[in-house]
Amino acid sequence: LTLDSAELRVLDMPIRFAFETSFGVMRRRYVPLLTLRAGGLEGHAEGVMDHLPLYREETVPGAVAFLEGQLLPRVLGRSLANPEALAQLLAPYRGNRMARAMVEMAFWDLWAKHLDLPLWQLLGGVRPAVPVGVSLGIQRSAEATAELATAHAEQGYQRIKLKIKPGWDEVPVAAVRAALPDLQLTVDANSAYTLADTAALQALDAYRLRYIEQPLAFDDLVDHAALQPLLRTPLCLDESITSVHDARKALTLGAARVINLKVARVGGHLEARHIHDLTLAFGVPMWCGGMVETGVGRAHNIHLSTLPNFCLPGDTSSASRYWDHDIIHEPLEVQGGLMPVPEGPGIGVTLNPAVLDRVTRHRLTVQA
Ligand code: OSB
Ligand code: MG
Repeated sequence: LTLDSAELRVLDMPIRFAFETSFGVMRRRYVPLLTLRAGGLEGHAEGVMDHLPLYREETVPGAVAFLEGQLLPRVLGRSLANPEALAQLLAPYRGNRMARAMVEMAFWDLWAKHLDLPLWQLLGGVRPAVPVGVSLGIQRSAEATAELATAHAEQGYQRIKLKIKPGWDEVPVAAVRAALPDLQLTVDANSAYTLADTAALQALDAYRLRYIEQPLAFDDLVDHAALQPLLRTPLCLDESITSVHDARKALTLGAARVINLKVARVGGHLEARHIHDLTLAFGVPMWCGGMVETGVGRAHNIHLSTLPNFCLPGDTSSASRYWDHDIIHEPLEVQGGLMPVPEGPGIGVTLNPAVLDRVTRHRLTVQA
């Protein structure tokens, strides 16, 4: 497979509601979308970095410059037998895993199409549909939170995750738990707490949460390991895990008992699979996180979620929650708490050019 050209777009995608987390309010996403071309086939992937470095360090402008100036010229014109060969070309670079993941994931889509196989089959997936939960932003009141959670439970979501921050944690959790006693419930702090807030986190132990996601710093494993023995509720790491090395250290230290895996955060499907195999060896359950992706990123996430150890419901909720008009033709909608895996070769979804052109703000082509 010889890569002939690449097209990189930056899309401006308005979200249907304001999604509030401890680090800010998201109203739109600037989505870098990469297409790799080889021999008449195309592979697609999107970047999940924000415009500003609020979740991790990477940014959209930084990724675009790195892709245009380094990553794409390095891979174009090369004959690449498989994703491992591509990974070798990207391996010398440190960090920048979301940018590297765009190239890696687009190549997987292209390679799977070249082999005429669905991506899940190449990755080693074992299920035709994946269990799905939903991530709910910070609401105006506890009542509004309970109402929203109830509506989503009625839509079949198998787990509800509430965004929390210091001063807005036990109140919404208590309200949702009272309304939905049997719900699989979790919280996500996006690094808003420190060890000084241990008492506030211990107060959450009363509500049978499946896990508390990323309470402490985005780059910290040691404090999470110190916190875990002080809680009954398992800790789940998101931001802190960027590689299989991070995951090994986290599990060895006891910093997490659950892992949220975002393929685009860890550099792509190969690294995701290494982390998957590691968690399986440790007997630690994992699930597939989301970054408010368009259908392209969601399709990658769904294919990856078919691997055996994705045994907890993931954040691959329905596309129609976020988008009036997704950039793909196929509807990615939850049915009875399950997301069907898109069928066909590669990621199994196709771009809708009319929508795509309408939301494209920048577009550049790089030739081999
Ligand atoms: O921490 O899981 C997170 C969205 C943007 C940035 C960080 C996170 C999230 C989510 C996932 O909670 C929401 C989704 O993709 O549906
Ligand atoms: Mg998270």
